[in-house]
Amino acid sequence: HSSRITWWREAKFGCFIHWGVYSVPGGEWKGKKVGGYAEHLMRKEKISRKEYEEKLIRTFNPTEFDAEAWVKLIKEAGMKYLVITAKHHDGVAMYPSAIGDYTIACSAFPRDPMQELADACKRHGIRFGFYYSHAFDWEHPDAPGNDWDYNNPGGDKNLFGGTNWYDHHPELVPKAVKYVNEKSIPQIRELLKKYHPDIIWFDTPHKLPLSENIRILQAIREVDPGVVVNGRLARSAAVSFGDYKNTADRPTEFYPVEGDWEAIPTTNESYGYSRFDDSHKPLGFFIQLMAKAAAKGGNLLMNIGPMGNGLIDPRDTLILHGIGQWMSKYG
Ligand code: JFZ
Repeated sequence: HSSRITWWREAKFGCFIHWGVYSVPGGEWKGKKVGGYAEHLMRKEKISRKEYEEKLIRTFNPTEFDAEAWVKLIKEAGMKYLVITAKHHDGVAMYPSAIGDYTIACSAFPRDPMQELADACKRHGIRFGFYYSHAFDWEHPDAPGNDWDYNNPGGDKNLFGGTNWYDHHPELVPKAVKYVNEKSIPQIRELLKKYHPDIIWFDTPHKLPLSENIRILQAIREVDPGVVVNGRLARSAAVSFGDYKNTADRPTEFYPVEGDWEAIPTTNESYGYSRFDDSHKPLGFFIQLMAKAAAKGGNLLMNIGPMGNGLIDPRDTLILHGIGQWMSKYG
C-alpha cells in the first residue's frame, strides 16, 4: 500500500497542534512556573491521577474553541495537513472515548472538538489526523510512565530502568501488554473507525518493547491499510517502521536523510501552550526552515499550542499570518 504516502509527499507543510487539559494551566501550577514542555505538567509536578482529574479534566471548558477559525488560519498559512493530540502522555482522551474514564466526556465541555476539527478540515480540503501517545501514559495503572501513583514499567530510571526497562525488568512486560490491550489498541481502533483520519502520529516508542509496537501496527492495518503512520511508532537499529522518518525535535538545521522524512519545529520551546515561554522565533526563522526543508526534500509539521480557552495563542497567530503573507507572494 505504498500509495498511501502520496498525499503526504505532496502536502509538504502541515500544522502540529498540542492541545489538552494541560493547556489551561499553561505551565503554571499552584502559583509556580513550571518550565520545559508545558504538556508534561503532570509528570513534572507528580500530580496524582485523582487530582489531575478533579482539577483539570472535570473543569475543562474551552468555550472559545472554534474549529472553523483554527482550520482557516492554518489554511491561510499554506498548511495542507493538521495533526492534533487525541491523547498525549497525560492519558486524557480529547474526545468522548468509550474506553476508560480519562476522557473529556467527563469535562464541562459537552462537545467533541476532534469531530469538529475533522469536519472543518474536510470542508477546507485539509488532510487530518491524530497524535496518539501509544506508549507513555500517566493515568493507566499498568502503562509505562506514572511511577508516583503506581509501580510502573518504564518510569523512574533508577527504580524501573527508564529507557529499555524491558531489558532490565522483563517481569514488568505483562503489565505493559495489559495496558496496550486495554487502552492503546482499543482507542486507536476507535479513532480510526470514528474519525477516519488520514494520518496517525506516534511518539516515544522506546517506552514499549518492539513487539508491542509491532502489535499496534498490526491492529492499525487490520482496521485501515490506508492511514499514514509516522516513524515514531517503533524504532530499531535494523528496521525502520511506519511510512516515513521523523528527525529530532525542534530543528534548526537538516542533515541528509534518505527517503521520506518530516521535522517538527515548534514556535517557542514548548509544544503545549505555555504562558511563560516567550522564546518564539522570528518569522524569518520559519521561512528559512521551510526553504531548507524543501531543498532537502522533507516535510515540515510546524507546531502551535492553542490556549485552554480554545483560542489560538496570539503569538502563534502572528507567526502563522506572517507565513501566510510570505506564501501568497513566494510560496
Ligand atoms: C515528545 C513528547 O514527549 C513531547 O511532549 C512532544 O509531544 C514531542 C513532539 O515529542 O518529546 C520528544 C520526543 C522525541 C525527541 C525529543 C522530545 N527527540 O527525538 O529528540
